[in-house]
Amino acid sequence: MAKLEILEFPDPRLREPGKTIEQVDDKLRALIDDMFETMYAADGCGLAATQVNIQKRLFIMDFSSDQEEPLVFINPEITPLTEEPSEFGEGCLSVPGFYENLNRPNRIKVKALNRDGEEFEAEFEGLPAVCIQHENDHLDGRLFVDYLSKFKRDRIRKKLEKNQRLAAGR
Ligand code: GNR
Ligand code: NI
Repeated sequence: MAKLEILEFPDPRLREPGKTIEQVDDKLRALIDDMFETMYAADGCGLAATQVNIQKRLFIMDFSSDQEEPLVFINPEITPLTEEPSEFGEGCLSVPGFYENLNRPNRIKVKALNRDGEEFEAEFEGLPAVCIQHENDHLDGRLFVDYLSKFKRDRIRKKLEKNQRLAAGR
């Protein structure tokens, strides 16, 4: 297992769309294991392959308190089940330190493949539903800051760029 580097906004690689996964094999499962190690180490409840510079349609989640409910979504397809907006704010490991409520649908249905390549369908509500929509956006190169005003997005970008310069010693 290996911990992977998480790309941060405004890294252009976060804008690349993921490709449909043709084969769920041991190599993909090794990547999934690395993604879980990375997500748990970063204290996140979701992680998309895009965030670790892999352009594939895959994300993982775990909403349990003790890393006991790992969920894998390969080639996910999402259908909103309500227009009622969620009340949950969201953050992103690629936009560290910023949180916003985006009014996403509070209930969704997802069809995807699991880590054995088997198709499943499930409904989610509340925070997990928000998280799934957030992760699915990553697979299309979208970030939650794209839903904010340009003013807010630019302010976040400048703060993160400054932090990134400081971290790199530039
Ligand atoms: O860890 C995460 N928490 C979270 C909380 C509310 C809505 C979405 C998320 S996703 C985020 C991890 C992440 O960046 N996934 O892409
Ligand atoms: Ni994110």
